[in-house]
Amino acid sequence: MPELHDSVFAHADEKDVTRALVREFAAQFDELIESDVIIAGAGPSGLICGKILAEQGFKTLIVERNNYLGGGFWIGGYLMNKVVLRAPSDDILDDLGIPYKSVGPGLFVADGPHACSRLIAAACDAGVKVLNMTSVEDVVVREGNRVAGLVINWTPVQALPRQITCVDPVAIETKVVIDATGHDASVISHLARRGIINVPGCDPMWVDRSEDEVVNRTGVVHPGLMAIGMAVSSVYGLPRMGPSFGAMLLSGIKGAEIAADLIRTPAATHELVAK
Ligand code: 48F
Repeated sequence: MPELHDSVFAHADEKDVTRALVREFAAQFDELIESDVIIAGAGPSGLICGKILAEQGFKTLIVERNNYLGGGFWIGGYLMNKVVLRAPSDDILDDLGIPYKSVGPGLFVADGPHACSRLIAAACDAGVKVLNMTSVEDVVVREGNRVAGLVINWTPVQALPRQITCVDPVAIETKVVIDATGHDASVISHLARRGIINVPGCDPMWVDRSEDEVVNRTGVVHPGLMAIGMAVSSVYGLPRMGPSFGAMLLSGIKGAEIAADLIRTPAATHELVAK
């Protein structure tokens, strides 16, 4: 052990620390102004979707309004940090190295913090880039209202009083936008408030039906725009599912497969819009 008066750390001045921060962030942000896919929301569906796309070599950005990633995956429900999943989701837990317990036929429970941190690490390891503390404010469109990017701003800007924040957002462009913002369907709602798409919101709870339907309806909702996770439920008026997470993971995986096809053959986006 070094003596207390010894200098343990490499020497750096304050300016060196600041410069490292600014240069690295600016260089990464510059790279992300144009990407293959932007996923709005870093909940379970967005994280697993991003992981798979990044593993396939697509330039993948997740925009998350909170400082932390994970969305509802930290807490299973009612402030209890156990996550419940139904088969076949145990295969995904195995792939991610998440420990879990079998509590009934086809019913599994994992620790929220362990499951969530493993999923975040898997997404980052795969090469997903993240803009956190960043909120989606609107969408960018091209001909036929095809979604071509997102309008974003620092999350704290929204919390400041109007009279002291005349801070315009910035826009980033991409080949495919995926709404993984959960019940709010925050991205799709920007088209809904203009009457371009209808978002009825979730129906009453029915877990057995909801999980299957969310996965089945996962896909393109509008040219250039997909829905995964609970956003699917809100867009199609599917039943709420409550604290069961298998469909979030399966929807994210299915969403990644569809997005990969769209990035490779962009014209397909018009034909794939779910009816
Ligand atoms: O809600 P969330 O976990 O979405 P999910 O992947 O999973 C839903 C489950 O957690 C649970 C459930 C089913 O078991 O009912 O609710 O569909 O994560 C959504 C993420 O999107 C972020 C939000 O902070 C959260 O981390 N988000 C929401 N609106 C915005 C946003 C926005 N406007 N800009 C950026 N991020």
